[in-house]
Amino acid sequence: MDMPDKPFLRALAGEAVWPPPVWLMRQAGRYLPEYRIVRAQAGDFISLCTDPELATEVTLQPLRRYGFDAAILFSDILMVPWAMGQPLRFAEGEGPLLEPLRDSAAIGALEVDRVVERAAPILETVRRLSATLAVQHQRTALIGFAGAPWTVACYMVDGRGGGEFPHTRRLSYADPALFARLIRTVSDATVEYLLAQAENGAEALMIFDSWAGLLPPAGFRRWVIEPTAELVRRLRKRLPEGFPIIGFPRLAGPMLVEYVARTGIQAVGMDTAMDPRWAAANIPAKVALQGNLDPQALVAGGPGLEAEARALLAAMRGRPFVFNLGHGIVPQTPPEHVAALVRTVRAG
Ligand code: 1CP
Repeated sequence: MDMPDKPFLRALAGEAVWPPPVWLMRQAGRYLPEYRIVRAQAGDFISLCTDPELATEVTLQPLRRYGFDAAILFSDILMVPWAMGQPLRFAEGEGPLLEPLRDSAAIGALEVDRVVERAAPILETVRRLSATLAVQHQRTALIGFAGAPWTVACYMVDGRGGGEFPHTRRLSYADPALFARLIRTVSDATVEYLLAQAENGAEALMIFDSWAGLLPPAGFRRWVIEPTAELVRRLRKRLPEGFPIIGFPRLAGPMLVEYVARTGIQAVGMDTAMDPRWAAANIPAKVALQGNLDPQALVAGGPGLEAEARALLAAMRGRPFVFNLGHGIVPQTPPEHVAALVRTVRAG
């Protein structure tokens, strides 16, 4: 692959670009007044994700304000179960609600073969974004994404968020063969969905494993590391050489080392709890690190924010790094604090 010239892609390719490229998880969303207007216009959240015009618009909104180095497709990790035919809705103020899936018949009814077809409007959004960035935001790269099989399965089995996912965790012990079948089914759908995003213009792919940290080490190896390694292997077989893939096994702690080694991923997201100095010392120097400012420091703003951002920059200087948060931006974030953060990062 030719050496990319966008700062974000150079960092993912292993270059210690300085000042580092910056984008923020959930950079499109409720903290922006212009997002709330489009959200109200769209009605429900799934309609917004499947309307190429509106989804393109909300993806671009944070770029106009802040000129981020990466744009992330506006969609959701739960659009994969939705595209497999599992009933999904987003209740106001409650987050996602799915019809819980707990037996063999329900897993057998999932329609893996129809995922790319049902995701057509999302792929149209990817095409529009790719075309728009080429003209209006030439230094900005486009990120496609999906949830990792474990995290997506958490929502599919429990049927809702909340952070504990007791039904999923119990199922993984009570019937590992059935659970492995579910993981395999989600992986099959996810491979096709991510490849389709890359074919339609995404320049990097990110795999969100938000609930990886719920698992003890044996489960972490079996349900996080192994399925992700297999997913990356299947993607690489069909992607151009060197195509960047970013993993984000949230709250992995020291298991991050094994995750990076086994998956062969180019870049890894650090969550808020991770010590960036520990990561710099323990993750191979060619692997880009991304993260991990506390989203609440961004809400607080002022000298506290400035100090946190500077400490993170100091810890990451000299290695491939992408400045980001340790988890998604929260709706209470004042937009002017984001502008101040971007100024601090760009000052290096
Ligand atoms: O009310 C609204 O407007 C909906 C809020 C919202 C938004 C803005 C949801 C519901 N999803 C999203 C967008 C989204 N989700 C993006 C697009 C990028 C952007 O906003 O800039 C991305 C990448 C995601 C990924 C996502 N969705 C994750 C992984 C990252 C993470 O935050 O851990 C997860 C776990 C979800 C599930 C989900 N979708 C929405 C909510 C509220 C949740 C969390 C539910 C829970 O608490 O468990």
